[in-house]
Amino acid sequence: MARYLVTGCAGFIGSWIADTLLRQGVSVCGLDNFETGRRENIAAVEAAAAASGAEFRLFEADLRDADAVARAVRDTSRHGAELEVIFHQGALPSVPRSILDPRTSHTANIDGTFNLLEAARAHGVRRVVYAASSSAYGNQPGFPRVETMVPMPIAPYPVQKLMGEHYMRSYWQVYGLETVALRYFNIFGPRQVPDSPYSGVMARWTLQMMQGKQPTIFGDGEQGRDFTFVGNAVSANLLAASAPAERVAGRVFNVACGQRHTLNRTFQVLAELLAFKEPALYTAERTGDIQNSLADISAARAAFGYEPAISFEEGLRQTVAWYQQQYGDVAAAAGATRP
Ligand code: UD2
Repeated sequence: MARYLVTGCAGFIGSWIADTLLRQGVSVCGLDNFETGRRENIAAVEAAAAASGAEFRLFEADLRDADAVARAVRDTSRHGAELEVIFHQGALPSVPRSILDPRTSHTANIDGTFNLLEAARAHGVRRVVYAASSSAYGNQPGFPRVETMVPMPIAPYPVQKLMGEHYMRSYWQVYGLETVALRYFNIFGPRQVPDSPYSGVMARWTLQMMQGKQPTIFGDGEQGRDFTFVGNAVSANLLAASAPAERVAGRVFNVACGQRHTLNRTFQVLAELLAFKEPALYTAERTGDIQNSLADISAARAAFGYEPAISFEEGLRQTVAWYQQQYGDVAAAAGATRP
């Protein structure tokens, strides 16, 4: 049986990758330090393991701790069959967080990725699939974004994520470790943290609307994003993990839907789904923000058959349904205390 390790396994995307593999009956190990990951996501992953009978093991470790990362990779390899693929989702995300505290995200994202690659190299791991960021493109002209464009990151976070891509390519070219970088375009869906100051916009607005709070739009709201449902990102990861090396190793791929939605429009769609009647509050543009984002996804299609099977609208419906189920009590309490 193939063996997999998911870093950031208690996080939003990592937990869905682990969940999906386990439901397919594949054993998985996970690594997380719970800095932003959540115990309830691990409970969901464990439930997926119990449902299929596949094995799940968690290493509680920080990616910044090289020895702990090496131990996790070594123990995953010894734990039954050889460790084949690492899905490296663990990171300290958020553009604004990296602007406020660049050192902390630098160590998690750059040192952490380096530690992971070193451990993978030392233990003969076949492939690493890396969570890269569309923010690497920056504000340069030219849409849709194509992987051949020269990256122009603005904030520390995209710089760090781009450094990880370079390291990925280097470890393929120098050491023959098969690495694939997936540039995520604004992934949203169930399990995205909605109540942190660094939450992605979709999760944040959903919870705010459920609580009857007016969401804020930074800028005029005409900035656009290629919002992508998490199920599409999971399928891109699994396809990239099993594609022939000659098609994917050492390469970078956009993972998106290939459609741009403005924040104003996104607000309207969410407000309709949640029967939220009030307007958004507008405030100043956010420092370090990019204006627009739209991907060309033909490279991922051609290399490993990626298709964004779940549309923006369907993804939003599933997301809203999940938040209503998980956060219904919080929303009801907020309603009860409002005058
Ligand atoms: C970037 C990356 C994304 C991922 C993410 C990690 C791009 C295109 N994408 O997402 O791939 O790496 O960082 O965090 O750069 N906004 C509001 N009101 C709010 C919250 C956000 O108007 O309450 C705006 C925000 O100013 C931005 C948009 O919504 O224009 C999306 O913000 P976000 O933080 O969800 O994600 P973004 O685009 O920084």
